[in-house]
Amino acid sequence: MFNLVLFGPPGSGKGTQSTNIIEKYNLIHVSTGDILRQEVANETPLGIEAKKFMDQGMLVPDEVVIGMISAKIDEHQNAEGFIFDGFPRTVAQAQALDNLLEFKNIPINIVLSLVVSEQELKSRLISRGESSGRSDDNEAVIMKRITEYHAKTSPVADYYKQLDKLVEVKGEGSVNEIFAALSNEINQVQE
Ligand code: B4P
Repeated sequence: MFNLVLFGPPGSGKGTQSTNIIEKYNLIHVSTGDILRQEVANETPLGIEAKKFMDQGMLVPDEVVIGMISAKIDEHQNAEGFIFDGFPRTVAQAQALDNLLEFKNIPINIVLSLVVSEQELKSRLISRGESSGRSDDNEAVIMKRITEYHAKTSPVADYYKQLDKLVEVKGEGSVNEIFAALSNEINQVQE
């Protein structure tokens, strides 16, 4: 089994690159952003609660997100591996994931961290907002998401660095160039 975490700030291309990675490596895609947006679209109790946070550019509470992940892993008992996209986003989520995976006996093999300048992030998200219809892609909310990232999510990189699992990859350039760099790192760990 091969498990990887794709890490990075909002707009760094986690969703974009996950699409390529799941196809090449036959992994199950676990995107907390996608799951939450689906819950919001279906107007479930979880979605109604999550929307309040997402619309303000804030992270959804840890307990909500951790419960979703556990359910998603359980749905795929025979998976060859998972790619966690946008999760964990807090140190508490990272610890919870470790506990969950230890219990299920499936380790994280690598954490790939996409490095993108703040100016590029803002410009990508503003341009995505012009077509996506996402309620969190306007300038004020984007700034709040970046602030949340620095306060709560960037410590997750240090957490994995201490465990010697973090590999930084330049997240600027063409989608194919970045995919090639990510694949190169995955291949080295799989050898
Ligand atoms: P997400 O959905 O996870 O994050 P995202 O901002 O969409 O980032 P991503 O990095 O996937 O960007 P993308 O590939 O689309 O989170 C949304 C919200 O959900 C959070 O703010 C939070 O409220 C909530 N949430 C999610 N997970 C949570 C958790 N674990 N805990 C608590 N709350 C959680 O790329 C962005 C744009 O750039 C796209 O338009 C893309 O086409 C473009 N792009 C990609 N690569 C490019 C490249 N190389 N060059 C130019 N443009 C590029």
